Amino acid sequence: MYDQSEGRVILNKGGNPREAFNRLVRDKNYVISMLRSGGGHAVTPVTVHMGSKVSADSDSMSPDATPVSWDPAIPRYRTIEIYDNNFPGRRRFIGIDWELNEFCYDREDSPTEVRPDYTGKPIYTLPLSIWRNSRTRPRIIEDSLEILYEIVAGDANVEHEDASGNKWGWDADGRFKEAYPEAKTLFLMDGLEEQTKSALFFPPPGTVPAVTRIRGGGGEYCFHADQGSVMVQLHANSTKGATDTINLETDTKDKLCGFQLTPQASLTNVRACIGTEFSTTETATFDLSQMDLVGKEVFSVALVDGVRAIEVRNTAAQALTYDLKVNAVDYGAGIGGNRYFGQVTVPAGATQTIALADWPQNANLRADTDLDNDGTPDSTAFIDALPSPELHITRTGSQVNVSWDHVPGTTLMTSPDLINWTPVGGVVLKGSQASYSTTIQKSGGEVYFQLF
Ligand SMILES: [Ca+2]
Repeated sequence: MYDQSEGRVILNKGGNPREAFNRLVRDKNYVISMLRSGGGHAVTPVTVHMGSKVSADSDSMSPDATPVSWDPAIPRYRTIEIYDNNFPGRRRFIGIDWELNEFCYDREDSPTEVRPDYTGKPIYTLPLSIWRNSRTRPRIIEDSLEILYEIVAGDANVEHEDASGNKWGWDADGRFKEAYPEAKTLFLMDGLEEQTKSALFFPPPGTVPAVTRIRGGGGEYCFHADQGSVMVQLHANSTKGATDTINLETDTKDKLCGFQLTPQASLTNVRACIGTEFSTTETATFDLSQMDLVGKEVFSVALVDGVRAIEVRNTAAQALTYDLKVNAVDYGAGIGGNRYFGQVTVPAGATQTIALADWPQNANLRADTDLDNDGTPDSTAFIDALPSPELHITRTGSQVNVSWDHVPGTTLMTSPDLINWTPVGGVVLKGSQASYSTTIQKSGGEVYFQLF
């Protein structure tokens, strides 16, 4: 996640126990993160010790042992004394083998355990400030308010290329290359499988990549770009071996305002989101879902400068339809929530502007359609918001039945605790009605539903 050794962000590239130790010698305002295949653990440093208790008959170190004072004759070991909230009231220690530049830590504290749970290179120090300051949006670096970053997650590899042909990412053969001058990257970790799942990519300030290629593995992927108050997102089911091309769009101030997508092969069930703050008290996210995109044709969505509107372009020779949901909040007026507008159609080859026509109520959209792309709209229509659907839930014993008037663009979500929500599969549609049935496995268990 954060610069370990070379002044850049890095997390899955091995780690550097010596660097982590040296950083803690100077400053304890860090959280220590350790990783192993399939998971990680975070602990708080208390102090550092030069040296470690080493058993007499072996040169291995014992991370749980109480360290002795530094013995200059045995300069090989260092120890980080930590607080581990899995072991309240216990002194705990991470051992570092200075020669091998490796660490070890026993998570289980089991006397019978032969090998430590956490060992090798992947130990990191992350500034406490990452946790201490509030977070309201997916933003990683504190001063990144106006810094553009991009990330691709899921079953796809990404490659960014600048106007000079410099590249960062995975090439067509799946080889990782990092030759994009002045770009910064922040790798995210997913186990220790020696393969990067995702990385935040920061192009040089004031620039966007000339092109971003997403090579699909056949499963779902998500592309996300963020700058200041603007966020764009794409969710797609990739075509194995096909390359989807993204070109970010910028406004007159060179700030992110949207993106173009050109899929190599046709894509179904695509979702695009674009969100922004119109002012410090007004935010809106336009959520376009259920789109079928034609291969090699351009779909684009962008914010329109200075007004509460987006522009959608469809270069295909067939109409584009999508289900539109708008999540808008006016904090000053105290009004906010989801509005569903059902299916919207962009004719073949047309550009359409969708404006929030009655802010802050947002019960009404204005759609201006420019059929021939000459910059002058050829038709105007108003789209009313659909009534928000109500859930009807009945429960008999462990059997739960949920039904509602189906509104395009809505997703049934479920939660065991009102905190973690997941989409529900297996919803049955009958005309304008939708229903879902499930059985609660745990006796006395609770389950919650909402439409989103
Ligand atoms: Ca026109």
